[in-house]
Amino acid sequence: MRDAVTNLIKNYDVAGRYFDRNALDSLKSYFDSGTARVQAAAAINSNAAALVKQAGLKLFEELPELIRPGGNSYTTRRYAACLRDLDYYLRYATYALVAGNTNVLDERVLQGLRETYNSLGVPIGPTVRGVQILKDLAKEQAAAAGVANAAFIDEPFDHITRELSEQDI
Ligand SMILES: CCC1=C(C)/C(=C/C2=NC(=C\c3[nH]c(/C=C4\NC(=O)[C@H](C)[C@H]4CC)c(C)c3CCC(=O)O)/C(CCC(=O)O)=C2C)NC1=O
Repeated sequence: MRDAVTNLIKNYDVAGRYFDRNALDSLKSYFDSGTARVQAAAAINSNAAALVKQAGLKLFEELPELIRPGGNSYTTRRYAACLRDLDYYLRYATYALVAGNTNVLDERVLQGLRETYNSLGVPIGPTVRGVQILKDLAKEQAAAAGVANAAFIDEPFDHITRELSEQDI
């Protein structure tokens, strides 16, 4: 598992090189955004349960067929599994947010996920939509907590949706 710093060290060590200007710029930008990243994660953490619940309600309001007979979130067991998945995405997104790197998502969340979803008939498109809704809610939460430039919050969520949508993961 890597963060912004260990990832950079790994890449430069492989090449046997000292950090150059690019590396130093990217380190500087990581450290400059550090406090904001931690603040955003804290704002999300303290409201995680409500964010997941809200995201689920919004998703099922947009796509009510998911919770009707034949839908993948029909039955309380599967409804709960869907919300649990959203909770995983939110929690791991906050780790990636603080790490400044999406490697934790690749290693702990996305590996083999498409195959699992395909074998269980969990629909990818609606899952992607659920992650987008979570992202919007998380950004609102961070903004309400005073995290001014919350653009970096997009990164982990966009990574999840991009990887889920890929044909070959
Ligand atoms: C931490 C990393 C991690 C992830 C990401 C994860 C996902 C994950 N989601 C699963 C199931 C599931 N996932 C969903 C999710 C949904 N269905 C929908 O209609 C919605 C679109 C969507 C919610 C947004 C559902 C309903 C199931 C149960 C499917 C079934 O058993 O039939 C399963 C199968 C095993 C189980 O039910 O627990 C896994 C492994 N598990 C992990 O350990």
